Amino acid sequence: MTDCIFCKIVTGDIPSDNVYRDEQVTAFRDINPSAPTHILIVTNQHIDSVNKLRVDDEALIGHLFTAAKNIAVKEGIAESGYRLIMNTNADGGQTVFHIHLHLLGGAPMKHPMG
Ligand code: DGP
Repeated sequence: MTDCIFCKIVTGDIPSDNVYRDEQVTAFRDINPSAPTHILIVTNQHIDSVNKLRVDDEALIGHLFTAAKNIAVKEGIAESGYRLIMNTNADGGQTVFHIHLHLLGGAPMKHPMG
């Protein structure tokens, strides 16, 4: 999509602090971090939100989680722990409508959620 910030990050048209990229996903540091480690893992292909997922996307979304785990290992937070969040629409707090997983860690996460 031409007016999507994360599509422009995937293509390199908007600069980002990238930590990982393959043929399916791109990961970069959040511009406004909520934790010492805050990385966004996005699909290279534009999908608005979880609400738009199709059965055909299941392998891609599985890959998104595997990439998040591998990045957590590389960032040194896998053993201390981390939180993965995917916000959907207004009540979920979604502000960028291109599906993305937040990887948060480097400090104890706050409870309760929601
Ligand atoms: P969400 O609220 O779940 O849609 O999260 C969107 C996140 O995207 C939010 O934490 C801030 C981040 N973000 C928005 N614009 C940019 C950008 O241009 N670059 C980077 N690195 N992060 C961005």
